[in-house]
Amino acid sequence: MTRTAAAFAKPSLLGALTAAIATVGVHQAGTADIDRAKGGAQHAEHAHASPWADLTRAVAVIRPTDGNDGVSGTIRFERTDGGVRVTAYVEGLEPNSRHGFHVHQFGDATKPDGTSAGGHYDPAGSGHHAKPGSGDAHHAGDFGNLEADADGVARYDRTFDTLTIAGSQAPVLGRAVIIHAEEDRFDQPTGSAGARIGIGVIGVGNPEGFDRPLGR
Ligand SMILES: [Cu+2]
Repeated sequence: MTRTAAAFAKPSLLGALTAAIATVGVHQAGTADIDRAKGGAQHAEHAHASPWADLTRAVAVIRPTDGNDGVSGTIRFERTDGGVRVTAYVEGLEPNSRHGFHVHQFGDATKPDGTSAGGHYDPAGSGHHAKPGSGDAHHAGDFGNLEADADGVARYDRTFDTLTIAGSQAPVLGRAVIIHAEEDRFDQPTGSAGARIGIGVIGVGNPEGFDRPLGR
């Protein structure tokens, strides 16, 4: 069923991305570029020189799924020399609890229970779920657990050399981050982390204010 869904979704995703790339290409071009672009052939060439690969920041704002009011937070993705640094601040969790969180396949928060985000993001097709850093091949979006303190606040800071913002290797842009109700136990196929209590779509980060400390 997952395979069917993926096969079905791929062409439309590609189409949407191509359209988005063309739009951004035009928006980022200077006036001179746009004038030249009116020529047609040059326009096409320009539009296909993807500006996405140059993005260095992405952000997901976590909102609660249905029935989980209070769960909120921010996940930042920043390109560094060592890979993509993922920092998170999530509040409204059970005190002293652990919550599996992962990048999921689709940046689609349509369904109130978060299931429209699909399964774990696994562009390499590893077909295996594991603890990040364990040395085992695993889904690119396996982030491990958020650990909430006595106030129900979790912070996270980890750098992944296996991800990119929008490069050729496991780009996270346009996907979604899911926060689960339970601890990720790293068993197969997805860690038994239970229902989805929070969801955030990963979008292009605004450089302004991106360095502000997360949380309150
Ligand atoms: Cu997940």
